Amino acid sequence: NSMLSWQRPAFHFQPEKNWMNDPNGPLFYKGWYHFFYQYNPNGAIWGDIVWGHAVSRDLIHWLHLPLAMVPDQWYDLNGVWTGSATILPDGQIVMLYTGSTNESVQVQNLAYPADPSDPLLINWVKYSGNPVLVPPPGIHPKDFRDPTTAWLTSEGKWRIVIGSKINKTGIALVYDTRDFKNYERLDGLLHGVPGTGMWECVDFYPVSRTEENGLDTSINGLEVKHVVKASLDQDKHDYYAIGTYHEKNSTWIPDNPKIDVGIGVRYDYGMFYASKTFYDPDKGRRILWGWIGESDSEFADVQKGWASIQSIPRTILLDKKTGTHLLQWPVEEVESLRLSSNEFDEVEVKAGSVMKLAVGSATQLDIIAEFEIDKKALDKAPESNATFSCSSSGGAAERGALGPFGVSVLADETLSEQTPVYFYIVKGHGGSLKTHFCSDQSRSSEATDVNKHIYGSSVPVQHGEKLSLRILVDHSIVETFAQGGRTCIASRVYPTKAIYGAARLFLFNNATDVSITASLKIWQMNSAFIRPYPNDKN
Ligand code: DQQ
Repeated sequence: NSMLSWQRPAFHFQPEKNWMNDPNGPLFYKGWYHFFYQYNPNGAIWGDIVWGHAVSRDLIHWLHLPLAMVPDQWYDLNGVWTGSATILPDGQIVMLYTGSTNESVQVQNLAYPADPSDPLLINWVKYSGNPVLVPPPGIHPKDFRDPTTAWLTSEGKWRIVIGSKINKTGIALVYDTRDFKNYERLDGLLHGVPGTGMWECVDFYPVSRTEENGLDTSINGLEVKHVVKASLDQDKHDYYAIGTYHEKNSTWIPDNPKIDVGIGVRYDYGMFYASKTFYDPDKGRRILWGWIGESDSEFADVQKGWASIQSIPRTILLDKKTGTHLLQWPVEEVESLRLSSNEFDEVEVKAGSVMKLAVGSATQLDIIAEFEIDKKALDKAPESNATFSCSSSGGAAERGALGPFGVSVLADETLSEQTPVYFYIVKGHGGSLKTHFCSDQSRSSEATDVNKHIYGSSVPVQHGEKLSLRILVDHSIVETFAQGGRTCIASRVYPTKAIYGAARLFLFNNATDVSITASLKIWQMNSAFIRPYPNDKN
């Protein structure tokens, strides 16, 4: 089906075929980035989960490797589920993962490379004493999963957390170990938040308050804040919060109880789940991987024979300007795919107008856009006490005084299909401005079996900042970063007409009261090499 094969991305990571979900155990070893992932070798829906494996020199071009781990022991017979890597100071790799046992009990298992001298880490050994952890008293046997990367305590022990829940409170259980084989459960919790349900794929890591580089997981001290992230099973979104880690009593306290884990900010307001960070010692950065699922029907996934992609890996830093947000940005290596570019400098877009951007092909793009609003018109615009939210709004077709304006991607010539990515400003009493950032799927496709939500959130804009967007378009993926990555939206869209050579790009301003000035630079993007393993008979 040629229409469905159009949807396959060209530079986002994915297996050759079948189902993929969570990123697992990312690490850098002997010059190679390793990426493992939840994978169903038998079909395009979730099930029979094993660990897929691929390696890369630059996080963009990949070589698929043989499956790293499959269910072949009683303690993971129902699935080799999500886990994380820890690199010990002597270079040894320790992998901890959740096994769903023959009785579907969630336990934690230890694995390590069979041959540490192999930079590709092709073969993996499961520890003979597995499982190393079973659900503790009071925890349901199906609510105990996804161990984190370990970090060092000042006592010289390794500490991990494991996600769970008690009633409807999502929690992170804490364990200390010296050898990754024997563990001691610590009293209390790293953290818990009522009403947030099961915490999957908990992540915990330091971010620097002063520097523009990432930090290894064990770094602690006054120059550091700590991030807790949980993937909420109940709404399938990744929520993080910034706070302070108290090593002595193994707890973490959010800076602001209103922006706590699961009730505050998200990594991404589109589809982005079960994410995981790792420290890249080669470039001194922390990198975030996230699973971007499908938002078409399961039937369509089975027809096309694959489901899900991974986000472009994102570097992650504390946003020193807001203190409340992280900044996520595509790793710089993605820029090696940039081909020819078009620039549009200070284009005036009047209220209520649409403009085609002649960039040629528009299915693989990297777009950088900046917007300035006519200052006088902004001052004159009426104040309003209306509340706005992207998801309950009428989308890019609904006009307000100060928005929407932005870029429409994957549009056809007549705009019968289009995915607008845009800002919408509301001027409140006293002239305060609140900026919203949305991605509108409502007209993205004429197909009827696809999700047509309007995604988005408010985005903090600091005094003197221009409004800015970065958009990666890759066939059925639109990954957008507003204000340098303070707020992000990844979406999957499935146009039926705006495909191949028929895809176009537009600039629009649907505000009623202001004109905007837009400057854009748009690159055509090359495809990445994502190659099968040479011996693979597939
Ligand atoms: N996916 C894994 C679990 C994890 C969930 C199973 C999150 O370990 O909790 O495939 O998507």
